[in-house]
Amino acid sequence: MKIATADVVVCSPDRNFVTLKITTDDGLTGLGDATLNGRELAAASYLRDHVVPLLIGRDARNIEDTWQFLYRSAYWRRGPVTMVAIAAVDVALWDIKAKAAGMPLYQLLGGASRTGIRAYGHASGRDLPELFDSIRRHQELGFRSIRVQTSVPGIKAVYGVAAQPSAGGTRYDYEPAQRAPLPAEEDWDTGAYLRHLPTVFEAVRSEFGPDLPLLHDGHHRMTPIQAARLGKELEPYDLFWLEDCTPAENQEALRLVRQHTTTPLAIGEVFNTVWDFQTLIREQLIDYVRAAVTHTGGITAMRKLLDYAAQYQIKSGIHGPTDISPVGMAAALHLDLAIHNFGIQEYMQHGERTNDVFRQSFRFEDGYLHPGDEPGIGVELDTDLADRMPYQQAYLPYNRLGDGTVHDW
Ligand code: GCO
Ligand code: MG
Repeated sequence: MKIATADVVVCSPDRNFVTLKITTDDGLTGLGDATLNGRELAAASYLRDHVVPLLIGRDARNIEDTWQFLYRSAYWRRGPVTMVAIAAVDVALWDIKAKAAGMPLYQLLGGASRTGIRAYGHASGRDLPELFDSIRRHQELGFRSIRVQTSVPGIKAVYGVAAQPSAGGTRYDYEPAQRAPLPAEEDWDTGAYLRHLPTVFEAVRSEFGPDLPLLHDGHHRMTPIQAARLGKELEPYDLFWLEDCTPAENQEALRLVRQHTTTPLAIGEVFNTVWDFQTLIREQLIDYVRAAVTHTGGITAMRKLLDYAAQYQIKSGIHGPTDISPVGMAAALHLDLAIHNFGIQEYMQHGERTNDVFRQSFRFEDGYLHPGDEPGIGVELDTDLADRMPYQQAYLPYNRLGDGTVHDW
């Protein structure tokens, strides 16, 4: 079973996606997601120019060996571009192996450890009535766990808040990253945010009661002492997790946060190897691993990372916004179903055009996702349709403080 061709497909149905399609000499195909939001073409070139020539003629069955070869032979370790490329190859090869075995991938990973995958959706609002509506709409869609993001008085645009909640309320307009020649500038004030957020959670708890699991994403904006204060102030509202409270690259920062609060912490969507999590896991500074299968080297690497986390009772919270393609999402779902230390899965539904390009067997019913039982990962790419939706320049926004200083977005 040798790799005959490997094609990189860049398409933009609702947003840009980079997909690797590997075909073997006996006619099996596998898909992998290499989408790196706002830097898609770097990942496409890394694959096309540097990885694809190395794949042709390799034995498609040797997934671990291919992973180690791509990681170590590059010499330059880690980094998002390298790791999305390795992830795409890895997931495509697992897809092929599972198709060859005639099984859904989760069976090869040890079989199902649960009947469904608990998912959380993204509610948001510019004020409390809008936020409450959004939470109710998500409950109607079936979500039983809800992320809450809110506008802050005095700040014009805040991460995670839909600008047109009336348009369905479940998608926000910078997901996809804005299609524009330059990134949009947003404003930020951590003091105003810290004063406002606990009042919003108090209102949400008194409206929706104590049972609804609530999450929040701080999106890397606080210092350790600010994060410690927020975690402490949110304790009465019993969050499922507080995500990315500090910029993730300073792992030691979490020691300080941890000493001050029992609010559960989730970190890791911008990480790409197990090494980025080493201190966080060994010192038990987090409760949930937020890595993405797409950004963290695929199924092979994520399995090792989550098995390491399991030794410390740390659970999964795999990254699943719309910039993870249906291919990356399906890969995550197979892993979620198989591992023991599953926590929760993020799920932002893709748009219709995306679902036309990527036909999926995974389903969302009554708050639970399931990868489906088709052989492989259960996603097929319509390449003709994809070719009719070419790449469009797009950037994530960035932040400036009131005095013009650039801040984490
Ligand atoms: C999340 C993330 C995303 C990121 C996005 C950037 O928790 O889902 O923070 O919304 O902003 O993945 O590309
Ligand atoms: Mg996040």
